[in-house]
Amino acid sequence: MSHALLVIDVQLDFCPGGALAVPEGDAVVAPVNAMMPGAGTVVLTQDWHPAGHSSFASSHPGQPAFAQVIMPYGPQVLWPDHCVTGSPGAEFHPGLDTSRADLVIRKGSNPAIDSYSAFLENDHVTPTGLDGYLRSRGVTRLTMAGLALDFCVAFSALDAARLGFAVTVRQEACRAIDLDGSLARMRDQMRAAGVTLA
Ligand code: VGL
Ligand code: ZN
Repeated sequence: MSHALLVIDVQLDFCPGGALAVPEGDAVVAPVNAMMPGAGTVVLTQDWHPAGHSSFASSHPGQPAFAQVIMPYGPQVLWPDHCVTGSPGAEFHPGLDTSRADLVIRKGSNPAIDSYSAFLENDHVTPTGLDGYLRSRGVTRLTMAGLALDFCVAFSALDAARLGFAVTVRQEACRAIDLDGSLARMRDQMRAAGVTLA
């Protein structure tokens, strides 16, 4: 009956000035830090793409950033180059208290498949291993926060709910991209999946 805090992608490229800046992305740092002492287990995720990743618009000649394409595994939004392995933008926000982390899990490293969710890549079948880590520690309840609410937080919350975890998303500790109504759409999907939006 143990509890874990899952902090999604609080990285410089998702903060103001970054390559894929989420409006007010840096505003999540203080509330996320404040949640850490109360959590039994703290897991941080890090979006971590090799240069030339297939989710980058720059890898699709003629396609602009934020266009949607069909990949072998389904629809995929094309993003500006972001969170490239080892680049400054892939680092955590310097204000994030990473010393509290029990586990840091990196995702999106497969050049051919994007991974919004901390649990499964965007093909919805390839696991990251996080499910096994949490289960082996007896975790049944998850609180989530971070960036972006309507992409990586939402996909992680949906997968976690499907995997049987009791999931609460702390919206005051999240910020959204909101691309073509994605925020309202993902909030509806999370509610329908039984995720608590706090
Ligand atoms: C994210 C788009 C691309 C996120 C990651 O962290 O929400 N969004 N890669
Ligand atoms: Zn990404």
